[in-house]
Amino acid sequence: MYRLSCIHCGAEYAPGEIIYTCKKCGHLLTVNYDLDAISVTKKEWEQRPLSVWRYRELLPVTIKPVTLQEGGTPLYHLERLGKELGLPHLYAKHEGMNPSGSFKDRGMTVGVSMAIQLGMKSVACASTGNTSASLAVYAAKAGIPAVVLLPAGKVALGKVAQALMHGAKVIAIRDNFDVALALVRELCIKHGIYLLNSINPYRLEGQKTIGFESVDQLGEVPDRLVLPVGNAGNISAVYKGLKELETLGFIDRLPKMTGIQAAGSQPLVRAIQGNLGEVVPDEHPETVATAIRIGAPVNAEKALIAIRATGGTAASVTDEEILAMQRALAQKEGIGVEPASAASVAGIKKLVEEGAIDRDEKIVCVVTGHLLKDPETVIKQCPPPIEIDATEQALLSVLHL
Ligand code: AN7
Repeated sequence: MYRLSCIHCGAEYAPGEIIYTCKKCGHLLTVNYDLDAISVTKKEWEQRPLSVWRYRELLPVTIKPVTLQEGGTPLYHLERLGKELGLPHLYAKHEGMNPSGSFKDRGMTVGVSMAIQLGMKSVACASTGNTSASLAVYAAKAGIPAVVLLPAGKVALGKVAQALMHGAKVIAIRDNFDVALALVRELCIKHGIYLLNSINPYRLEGQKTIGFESVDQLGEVPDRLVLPVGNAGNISAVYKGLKELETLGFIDRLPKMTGIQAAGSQPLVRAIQGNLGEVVPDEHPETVATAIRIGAPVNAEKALIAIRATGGTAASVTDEEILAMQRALAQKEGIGVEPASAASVAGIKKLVEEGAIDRDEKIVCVVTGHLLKDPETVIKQCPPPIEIDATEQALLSVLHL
């Protein structure tokens, strides 16, 4: 039992209505459950496999879901990096281990299931890459067509490869993500295509399970949850979910929600640090972390609440800091992530060095996408393979043995 409601004016809408923002005031919508009517126990959840669907009582899907077994991603203790940073309780939740290699799959298993539940015949999104890959995957599984709009020339190779191979109609827009999103929103509303960007409140329901799993895997509520921020959907979703757990009495406190952006694309950070009422968009966002090259985060209003209500913070990291952390995670922890994902851990490094966080905190950094998503940025950072003749002598000479 749930309704859609506006986070600004409180207007309510029936769950079957195809609607992305409030008809009265234009602000964001959220899914409101009748939590008093939810009778599932924590124990029942714990008996199910760790996955998005473990938490189905807190998801809007009532049909058989379109699923590829998403979620249940590993939570790694970063022992070596944590030691270097003086953080004994530093963890990474590796969302790159989802079916399409990013956290978006949690949103899309729910979002595409909702498309089917609502009787929609096709789906679409604008994307910096991962959303398009994930939508293509789940549309393929559901057997419905998908259209994806990408900023031309600014999407990592692996993501384009996935969107193409899984059969989406892939369209490159000669402008940035924010413009592509405005275009696809219009298209969907006018032509009855189901929009699956994070403005869609049902998609975010799936993503909130990152927070649920983090609590279940850690065995307690982390003191801080750190996420890279683009459209700010994920940080908003995780906060919303944990609030629900708190209301249900499953947890007794919330983590400090912490958002990290790239220095060249940091409207949310400016709003938090400047204590602004709303986010002022970046007209020309730029960063090597193309996944979060987003100047006008559509979920900013939700994210500001998440960060402020939990005593969290937002910080930015430079491209150099992002890439250095991508290499450190790969080489010191064996964790391969794409640049945007490394931003969360790079942000914690910066915050701890600034003395902004307590070293005893239990910190979960969400690393959002897999290393192989963006092979070109990897290759640029690493020396090429050493090519030699196939002789023992040549081999020994390059190994300096
Ligand atoms: C790896 O694919 O927006 O703050 O269109 O791919 O919830 O937007 C991707 C975002 C972080 C930011 N890490 O999440 C898209 C898209 C990775 C991402 C984010 C994205 P939000």
